[in-house]
Amino acid sequence: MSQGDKITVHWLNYSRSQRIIWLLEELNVPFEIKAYARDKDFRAPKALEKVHPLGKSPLIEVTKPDGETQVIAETGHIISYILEHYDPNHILTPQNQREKQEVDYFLHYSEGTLQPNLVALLVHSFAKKKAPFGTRFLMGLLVKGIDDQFYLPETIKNLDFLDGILAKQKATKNSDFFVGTHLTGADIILSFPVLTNIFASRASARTMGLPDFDQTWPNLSRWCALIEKEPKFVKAHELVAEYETSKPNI
Ligand SMILES: N[C@@H](CCC(=O)N[C@@H](CS)C(=O)NCC(=O)O)C(=O)O
Repeated sequence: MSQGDKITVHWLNYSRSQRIIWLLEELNVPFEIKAYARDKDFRAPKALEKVHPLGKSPLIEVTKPDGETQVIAETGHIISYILEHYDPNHILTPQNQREKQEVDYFLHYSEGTLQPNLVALLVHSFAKKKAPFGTRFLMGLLVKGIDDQFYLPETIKNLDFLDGILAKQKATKNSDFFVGTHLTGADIILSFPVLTNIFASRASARTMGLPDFDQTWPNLSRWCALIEKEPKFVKAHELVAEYETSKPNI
């Protein structure tokens, strides 16, 4: 355990950084939140570039007792770092090596494979709204063509894949979670693409062309209902409620 470290979470509203707050809450690790607000175009403010050149969130800044400071980026990497340094009692980290590797897989998979499809669908929905006057119809046709050929079927294939894992977990281990029989980093990283982006954003996910969620992915639907009630998930949302004041215009 890295006793005496000071952790600052550079958090952006309506973003994947919420998972880091939830993770630290689960582990009972003290931290400070430095909140940033998206601009009118839904972009991060320039101030984040002072912390890391890419200016994305989440970032964590870890200051050791001797004053040495490290800035860590990339959600999967941040989660690995936090689990390695601040989960000595295996609250979220499986003891079993095979399950630990499965968690690692999801830490890469979530941002590396699943999320890019959702980002493309989101950016294309902006493109339709922001197209210059008179070109909106054409822009709509263009991005629909790309989405229908690539991003939509890929998203559906990934959701089928995840739903199948949960079905197998239930059938073989009576588990409601992605790895083993307890909440792990896998559930935490998947909460943003699956719950926040899709199941909790039904109206916009539907306009992206996704089929009826609960019928098509009943296991993901059950998992989302469970995750939403996790006490530390709820607490993490309460902690940032004062910064999530206005809905994004997306
Ligand atoms: N792969 C990175 C992605 C980070 C990222 O794109 N974060 C978004 C928030 S959801 C962001 O900062 N967007 C603001 C912008 O690009 O202006 C990670 O997993 O941390």
